[in-house]
Amino acid sequence: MTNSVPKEEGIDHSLNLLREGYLYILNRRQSFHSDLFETRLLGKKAVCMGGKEAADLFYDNSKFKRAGVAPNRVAETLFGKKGVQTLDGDAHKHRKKMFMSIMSQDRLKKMNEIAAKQWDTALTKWQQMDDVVLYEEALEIMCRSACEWAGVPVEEKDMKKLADDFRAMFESATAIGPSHWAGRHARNRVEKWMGNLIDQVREGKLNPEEGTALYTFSWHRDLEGNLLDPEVASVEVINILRPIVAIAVYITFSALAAHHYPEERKKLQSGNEKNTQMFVQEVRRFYPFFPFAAAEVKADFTWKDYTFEKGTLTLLDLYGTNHDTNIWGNPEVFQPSRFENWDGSPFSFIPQGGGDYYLGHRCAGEWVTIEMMKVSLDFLVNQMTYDVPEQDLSYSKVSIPSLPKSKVMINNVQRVL
Ligand code: HEM
Ligand code: MYR
Repeated sequence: MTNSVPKEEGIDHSLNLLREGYLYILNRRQSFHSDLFETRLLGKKAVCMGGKEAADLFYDNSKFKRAGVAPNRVAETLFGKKGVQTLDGDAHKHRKKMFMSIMSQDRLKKMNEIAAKQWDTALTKWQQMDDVVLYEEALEIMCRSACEWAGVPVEEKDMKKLADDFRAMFESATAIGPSHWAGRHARNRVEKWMGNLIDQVREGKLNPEEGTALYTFSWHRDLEGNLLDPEVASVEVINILRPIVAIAVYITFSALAAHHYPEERKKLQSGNEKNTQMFVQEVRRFYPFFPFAAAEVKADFTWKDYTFEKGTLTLLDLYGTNHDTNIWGNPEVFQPSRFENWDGSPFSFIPQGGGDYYLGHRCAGEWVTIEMMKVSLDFLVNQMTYDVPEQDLSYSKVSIPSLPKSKVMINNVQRVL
């Protein structure tokens, strides 16, 4: 008995996906009572799935591949072309090792120091300001920190524009019309600039410190012993900078959580590191950010009586797995203490993908993300006081990416002495 899984009838459901956003897969898993269903997206057959077992399957490299999967509009904005996200097999493993090589304890510590310094400078500035829009400020703090950490020189006058370009790349992936085009233009501009910097490094005109992304990626050799094309090296350095800037979204949601759940905020003030860790994990589980990951079936295989046919687009529900009632009790309740009992499975808690960092496509920047969220929380709850005036703090579970409407405005900022 094959192909017995629920099928969503109709010619195409891309519009439903856009209309229901983060809830599209979860809604159908619930109504079909199935962790797996077939539908049609982007004009072709697609499979959507979620849950721990589905995540385990999705990260099996013998069953799924990534080459040619990202739609052009996503490649032209969010990911870029020929980067690590598009590679399979040994080429992927080799490129991923390059990414992971800059994530050592030492390098993470360095990033923490850089970000703490940027937060400190920002805090001094905010004391003089009336209203501070936290998301906007966090984008800039993260952009400055990312560039310094990566060894990328940026003139002060260009910093704001650069932060806006990175933001456009991840805000435009699902947008249509002018905002989508803003993302494409941003990517073209930044790729060109970064390509020039890589040329300068190779010509000895620019000497970033060893261990930085700019140094490491400029001198990385592929499996044939060749340096990366400057265009590809450029896409990969941007694959470090852009997502660090995107951590601003999680910083904003962290501030929202600290505001909505004052008793949790109090626990953070005790200085107990475990509480901070659990709070950060719960922010990443609870709030919507990266909706799903996408891959394509490598060759026919059968799972749970369903035949996955070669070439079928397959989406793994990241948001829905983090809100899966089979894994999480009361998933719609914000409760950091749930992480006290979490078994640490690489497939049950997957805000930044699942599986193995080195062998699969799990996010290379998960450790940096967690560190940056901790540094930011320490500033927000221990090193400053502020008011949160009346504003629309609601956020959508439909529009991707999501953010509190007001972007979290604070005022009356004071440094705790
Ligand atoms: C991949 C989420 C931050 C670098 C991914 C994936 C997700 C993700 C869902 C894809 C998993 C898959 O395809 O199976 C996020 C979120 C972030 C974040 C929500 C929060 C801001 C970062 C940071 C960095 C980074 C800070 C770098 C410093 C990467 C890279 C990949 C990736 C290089 C591609 C890995 C591969 O294809 O092997 N991320 N990420 N990300 N992320 Fe992140
Ligand atoms: C990054 O910049 O890589 C980190 C976070 C970006 C989140 C953007 C959310 C939109 C993704 C939708 C496309 C998914 C295609 C597989």
